Amino acid sequence: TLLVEIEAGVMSITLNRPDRLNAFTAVMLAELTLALDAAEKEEAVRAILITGAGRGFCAGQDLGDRKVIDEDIDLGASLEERYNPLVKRLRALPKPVVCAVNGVAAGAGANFALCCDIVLAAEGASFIQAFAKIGLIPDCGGTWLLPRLVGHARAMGLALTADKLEARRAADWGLIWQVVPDAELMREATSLARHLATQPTRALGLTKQALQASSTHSIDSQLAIERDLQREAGRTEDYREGVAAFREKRVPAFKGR
Ligand code: LHQ
Repeated sequence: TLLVEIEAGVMSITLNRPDRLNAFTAVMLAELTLALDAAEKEEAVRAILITGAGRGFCAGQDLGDRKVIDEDIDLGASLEERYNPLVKRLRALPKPVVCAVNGVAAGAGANFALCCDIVLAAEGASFIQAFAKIGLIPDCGGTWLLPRLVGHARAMGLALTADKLEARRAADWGLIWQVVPDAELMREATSLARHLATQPTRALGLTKQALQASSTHSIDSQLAIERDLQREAGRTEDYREGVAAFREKRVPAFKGR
């Protein structure tokens, strides 16, 4: 249910159940976790690119699975065991994660996309906080991410109405980084991911960590975090290479160390 390939420093992960709009199954979530583990460990991987096969990106939890409406179903346990670890994994991954939203992203599929570091969407793509339509609340970090990305009023509107948000408006609202013409999505996203894979990977990982920390910190504690993480960045080979290249007026050759 997942296609994984590594090329030019980029691990490409394609959600692959196109006939179900790539809805998440337990198997797919387990495969995703394994892929992200490998992405973190593998030194040759310096950026991750996530997309969906077919006309959709991901329609969230597979609602076709009969178990999801069992009498004694515990959706909290399903989040605790499967979805929450995946969201944490994605955010803690010390390498940049680009998401190419190729079509509709609904429910957990939408919030999974929004958990990635840089989100590009095709013009024809859309985001739906579909949860309310089936009597659930936004999960996969949605209730935390949405107000931070688009503000309280828009977060509340999206979550309570479950209305479809077109990619163009998602970009205008600051929910995502960029919208690109459908036919150019994969070229743009691949070229962005490949570019990031040539950059100072350790610094990008630390930048991600610092920005994520900011939403729960005061300026004082954030300054302390910057001090600690900059100390670490300043001790990387790539920092020395970056300064040397600047002085020698050449393009730096970063190694991700
Ligand atoms: C699907 C799905 C799907 C199975 C389309 N499952 N087959 C929940 C529970 C447990 C724990 C953790 O968290 C969660 C969080 C969640 O994610 S809840 C939200 C679950 N997702 C949804 O409610 C979205 C359901 N899907 C839709 O509303 C529509 O399919 C959208 C708006 C995404 C796309 O609409 P269309 O473009 O009109 O496509 P379609 O509806 O015709 O879908 C195509 C096929 O994919 C269709 O099958 P068929 O056999 O008729 O061709 C759908 O049944 C199937 N599909 N989503 N989540």
